[in-house]
Amino acid sequence: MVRVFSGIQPSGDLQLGNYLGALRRFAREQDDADSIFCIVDLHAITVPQDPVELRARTIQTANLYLASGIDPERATLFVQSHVAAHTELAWLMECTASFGELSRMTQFKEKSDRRDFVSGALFTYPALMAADILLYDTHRVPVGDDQRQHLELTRDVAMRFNSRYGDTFVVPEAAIPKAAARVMDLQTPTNKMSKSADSPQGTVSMLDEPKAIEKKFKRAVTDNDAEVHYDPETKPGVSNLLSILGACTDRDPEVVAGDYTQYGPLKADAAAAVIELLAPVQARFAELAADPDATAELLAISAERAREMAAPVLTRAHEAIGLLPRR
Ligand code: AQP
Repeated sequence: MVRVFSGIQPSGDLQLGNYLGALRRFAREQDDADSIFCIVDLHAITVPQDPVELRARTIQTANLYLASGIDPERATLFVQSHVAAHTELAWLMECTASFGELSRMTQFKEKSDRRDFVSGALFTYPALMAADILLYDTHRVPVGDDQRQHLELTRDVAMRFNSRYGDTFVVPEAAIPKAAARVMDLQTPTNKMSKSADSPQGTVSMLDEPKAIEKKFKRAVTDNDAEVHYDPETKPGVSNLLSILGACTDRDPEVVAGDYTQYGPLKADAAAAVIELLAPVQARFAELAADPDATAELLAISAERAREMAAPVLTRAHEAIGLLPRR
C-alpha cells in the first residue's frame, strides 16, 4: 500500500493555507493510503518559541488535525519529538546533504532575513525534514507549493545515500495540490499566508470568528483597475481571492472569475465560503479542546506505532553507513 507522510509545525495558529494546502487534503485522501501525520515540534523550535505556548499549540495542532477529519484509527498522528529516531536519522541526513544544497534553500533565506538570531538548526532544517519522510518508507508527501524545494532536496539526499551505501531508502514523490497550492497573504498578496508572519490582518486563522474573517476579506488588498480576472502575475490580490473561493467551492479560479464584475461581491463571497468551510471544523475543535488529556493519550498510542515503524528503517540506515550494530 502507498505510504503517505506529512507534517505541520505548531509554530503559531494554523491558517487558511495550512487548511487548504494540507489538512483538508490529508483528511480527504486518508483512505487512499497508509497515512502518517506528524506535528513537527522540533522544526518549530528552529526559531525561538515560548515554552508554555509551544506545549499548548502542540495539542491545539493535534486537535486541528482531528477536527479536520483525520481519524486516528485509520491514520497515525503523533508528535515528532516523541519518536527519537527522527533526530537520529537527521544526523545521517546532515552528513549526506551538502552545505551548498542547504545554502540554496529559499525558506532559509526568507526566514533568516527577518531575524536577528539565526540558529544553526534553521539552516539544517531540510535535513531533519528528509529524515522525517525517509524514516517511514514514504512514497508520497502531500505539501503546499512552498515545500517543493525541500522535497526535491529530500529526494536528492535519498538517491545520494542509496548510491553511496546501497538501496536503503524509498525515494518519495511530492504531491502538490492543483487548487490553493499557495494561499497568499490578504494584505501583501505577493507573500505566502503564514502562521508566524507578522500580518494579523493578512492571515486568516482556522479559528477566527466569522466577523473577523469577514473583516479581513473586506480589507483584502486588490488593485485599481476594477476588473475581475485570474492572473497571479499582474493581479495577485484578486487572483488570490479567486483561488481561495475556487478552492472552497472546488472550482477553477478562472471559472469563478466569470461570475464577478466587481471586487466587493467577490470579497463577500470568498469570506462566506471560508466561514462555511471552517464552521464544522471549529465546532469539532471546540469539543476536542475541552478534553486535552484524551488528545495526549491518543498521541501517545500513535507515537508507539510510529516508533515501531521507524526502528527498522533507522537500523537499515545505520548498517548501510557502517555504524557498529547495537547489541
Ligand atoms: N499559504 C499556504 N498555502 C498553501 N499551503 C500552505 N502550507 C503552509 N502555508 C501554506 C502548507 O501547510 C503545511 C504545513 O506547513 P508548516 O507548518 O510545516 O510550515 P510552513 O510551510 O512554513 O507554514 P507556515 O504557516 O508558513 O508556518 P511558519 O510561519 O511557521 O513557517 C505544509 O504542507 C505547507 O506546504
